Amino acid sequence: MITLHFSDEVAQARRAGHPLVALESTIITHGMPAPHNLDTARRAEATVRDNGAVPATIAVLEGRLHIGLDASQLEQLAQAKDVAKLSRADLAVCLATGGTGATTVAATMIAAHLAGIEVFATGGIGGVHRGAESSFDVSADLQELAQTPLTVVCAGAKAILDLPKTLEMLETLGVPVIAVGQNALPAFWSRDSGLTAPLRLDTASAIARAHRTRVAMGLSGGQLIANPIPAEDEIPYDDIQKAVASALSDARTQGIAGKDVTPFLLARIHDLTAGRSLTANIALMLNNARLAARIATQLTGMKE
Ligand code: PSU
Ligand code: MN
Repeated sequence: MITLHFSDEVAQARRAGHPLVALESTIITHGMPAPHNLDTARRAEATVRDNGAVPATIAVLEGRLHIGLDASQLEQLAQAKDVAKLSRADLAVCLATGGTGATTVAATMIAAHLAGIEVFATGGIGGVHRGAESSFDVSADLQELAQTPLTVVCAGAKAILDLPKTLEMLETLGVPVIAVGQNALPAFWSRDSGLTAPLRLDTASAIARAHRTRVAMGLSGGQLIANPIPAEDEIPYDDIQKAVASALSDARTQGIAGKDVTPFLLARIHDLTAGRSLTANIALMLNNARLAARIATQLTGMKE
């Protein structure tokens, strides 16, 4: 087993058996512009604490896999330039070569699982991109959900994706997609994608019970919790689609490919919506941190 570097706060929580919530770092380095990235990362951690759990922000710093960052490490990461974006494929090379990188949903799930953490809050997962039938661009996040047993709280798949194909893929992979408190699948900036979510649960304790049941059955893989953005912060689906369409066409003309696609689209949509997408992104991230902390707390209470 490789060495995990725990922050003091996380190490103490592990000893005491307190609930932990993993947080990813790609949203900090590639998902949001400074200074909002650092501010949101701090607020997400504070929200986890306010709701009874301990945050573990995950990243690779100079070849060390960190589970929980202290204040100065978080600041360094948020201000660093040219940080690698690490998915499942990249983690080992980065660690072996002493590199620094931010973890995507897939890589954060791997690291969290190594650390025994069962709940993870993010903004939106990666999925099947529009045009995937020719580009083959399908996020490694989906495969990870199929094999690593975490409950991942997101605000649905990002509306830049092909949502029907993303749902089909998740169904094929055997990943439960569970909308919280509504039938509709949320779409990141919007509460309603126009699609019905395959499953629905209404409380943190029901989600925790479903998690425990999967583990008890020996099912591999995790569950995806799609938590709708608070109504006051949402951008209705039809409103955001104009920005999405023009961001996608910019990506095509500029030949953006591979792991640059998602960060490029998020940044373009930020500009095209005059920052409104960022306000929504921050609100949904905090909302997910809150729910994840409550699920983690319920899970801890269920441990015999
Ligand atoms: N959610 C956000 N902002 C982000 C991401 C998610 O609100 O930047 C990141 C996550 O780390 C996710 C990644 O795993 O985007 C997906 O990238 P790709 O499509 O290249 O797999
Ligand atoms: Mn991709």
